[in-house]
Amino acid sequence: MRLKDLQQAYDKKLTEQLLAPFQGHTRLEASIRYSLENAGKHLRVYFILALMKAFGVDEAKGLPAGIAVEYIHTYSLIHDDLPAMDDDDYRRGVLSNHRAFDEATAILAGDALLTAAFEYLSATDLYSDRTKIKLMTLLSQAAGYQGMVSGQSLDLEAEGTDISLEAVEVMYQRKTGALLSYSIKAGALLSAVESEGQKLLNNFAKHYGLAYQIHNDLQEEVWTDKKRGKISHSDKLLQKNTFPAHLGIPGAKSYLEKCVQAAKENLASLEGIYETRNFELLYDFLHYLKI
Ligand code: GRG
Repeated sequence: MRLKDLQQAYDKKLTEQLLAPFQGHTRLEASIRYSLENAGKHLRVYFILALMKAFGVDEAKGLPAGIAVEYIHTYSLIHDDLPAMDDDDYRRGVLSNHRAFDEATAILAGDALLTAAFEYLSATDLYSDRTKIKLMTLLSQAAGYQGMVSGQSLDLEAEGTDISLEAVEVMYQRKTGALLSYSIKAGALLSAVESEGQKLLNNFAKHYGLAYQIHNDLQEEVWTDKKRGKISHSDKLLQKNTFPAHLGIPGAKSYLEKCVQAAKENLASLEGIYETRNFELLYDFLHYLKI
């Protein structure tokens, strides 16, 4: 099975389940639905499902863990677009949440999605209480003051200043990498992968997270607004510390290639341990990183 087949099999069900809790007729729920319906790639969900499938576990059981992280990802994008943060009018080719609604509603939609993630995990009957607690711990660590929120704070602090390449890596590892790492850890937990495999998967996630961010930075530099669904070069306007800003476009491209290569090597080592398993689905995520 390839990634597109997995997406085809789950996209409708996933959207239904993501929207299911928000059926009220309030402005808040309309604003939450707006951001969930104008969906992105659901990458963090499919990482969990793909990993479980590769390990021969029923991937449908990964949905609650995936829905929780998708809620947190959606909240982060709504808040990231706010005037106090990156001040973006468009997201995924449509008006950003605070432009379609208003700033207060967008803040509250983000707050509601952040809490809904944990409510969703706590309510599922697919996991034992022990597994739920482990997933909640992983998710709160990835999303919070040591993870994504910390990365966002470092990013805003660094605007207009010159930080080292190492500091840029730490910032992005938290801002973008942490949630992707949660997905890999959640998938490994739900597939009962043991420690040697977990280590390789965690390294894969680290390299993937970095590669994903560099790819995103490069898109901003070289893709049209239409293709990105945003207004280009806002990173430059905000004097962001991006990889192309530090390394130049050719340097960022070769760094991206290096990270992709390292991620592939982790998968190859995994194949060495689990000889009967097929990790094609995980390789497919790397194909997305073409520029
Ligand atoms: C506001 C606490 C807080 C955090 C915001 C994730 C984030 C932190 C900001 C997004 C900034 C950004 C564009 C980062 C680049 C990588 C990235 C996370 C892109 C968006 O994720 P995708 O590509 O988006 O998975 P879709 O639209 O497919 O869901």
